[in-house]
Amino acid sequence: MASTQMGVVRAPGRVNLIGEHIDYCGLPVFPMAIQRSVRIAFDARADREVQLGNRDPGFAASTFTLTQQIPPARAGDWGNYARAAGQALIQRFPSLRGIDALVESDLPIAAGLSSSSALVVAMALAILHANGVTMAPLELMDLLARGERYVGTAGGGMDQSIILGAQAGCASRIEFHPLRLTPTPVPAGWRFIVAWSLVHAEKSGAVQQVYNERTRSSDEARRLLARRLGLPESTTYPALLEAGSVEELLEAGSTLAGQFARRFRHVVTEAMRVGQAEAAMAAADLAAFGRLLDASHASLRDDYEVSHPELDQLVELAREAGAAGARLTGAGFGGSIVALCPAGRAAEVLAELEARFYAPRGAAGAAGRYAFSAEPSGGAEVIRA
Ligand code: NG1
Repeated sequence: MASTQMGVVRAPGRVNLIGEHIDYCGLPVFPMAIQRSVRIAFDARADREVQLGNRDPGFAASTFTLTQQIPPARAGDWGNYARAAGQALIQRFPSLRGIDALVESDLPIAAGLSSSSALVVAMALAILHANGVTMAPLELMDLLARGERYVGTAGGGMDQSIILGAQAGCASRIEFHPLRLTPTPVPAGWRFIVAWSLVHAEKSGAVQQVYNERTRSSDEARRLLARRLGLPESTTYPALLEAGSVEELLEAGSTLAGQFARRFRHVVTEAMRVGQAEAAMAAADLAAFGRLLDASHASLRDDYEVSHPELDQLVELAREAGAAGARLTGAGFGGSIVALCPAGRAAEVLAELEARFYAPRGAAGAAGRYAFSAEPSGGAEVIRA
């Protein structure tokens, strides 16, 4: 298995267009990969060490060995995402050799654009390539989705799947169990603006607990609802959605105790919006897609309670600047928004966000750095061998 391969791998970030906080419920989501990425230059080693450096001096070098149980670095250490990739792969290929790796990235961190999963995917591809090992993409997506839980987040499988499986120019519906990606071309006249709220949503830090709490409460809502309908408590969300009409489910859901009723309503209505948004994109119906973004944001803010005042304000400003719709994207609690506008308005929306959001917060010049037009990009690849 050993080889002496070196190369450069690139793994893009992603923006989730719609279908938020439902991947871990096993329900379809609709993200696209973006042009910003994590890149790793790697060189195969003869031993089992992984030596990790970062072009950004804010991230200290990190070293670990590819053993059966890789001990984590302290909580919050960026090197744990590399360890997560190593740990996942070593269980599948026990005798992998290590690499020397140098990481660089132009993806904003803790901004809801999946810089963490991009690092996991890039590391995994670097290790596999250096060892001359290949894996079927769907199998790798699934392995890394489970593998990233090494860092303590009970995440779903959206990020690793789109980062590996995206097609340039397209958004993709991702279905789970079984995993499947279906691309839809993004209409040429549409622009998705991504704008960071300036609030870090550090999923390896404080946000981890609230995120994991949402995964638990949505699952508890599912269990309670199944029981109420006389179905087995193991009935999954996809099975629930097949068992009754949305109206029936929402009515039954409204009888659950307060918080569970709201969580359940978000999951069910968001699942509906995913299908509608995919159809709106296929029909190039920008106004309809925009309305679905708005409805998704309201649901995430009021029912799922994962928004933040700065996100709400950004969403409002983007709409006032002429976006057809906007919503928080990613896990929330900070991070970024995504707004949809016609191509001809993108510059104006960015200029308005600069003047009305970033400049008053002392972050002038942000458009470009923190706010940009996201280009639907291709998935992770080895770009130079
Ligand atoms: P981000 O935006 O990367 O924190 C997280 C989860 C996703 C998904 C979204 C919410 C991970 C790696 N990512 O994304 O699976 O649940 O939140 O829709 O846990």
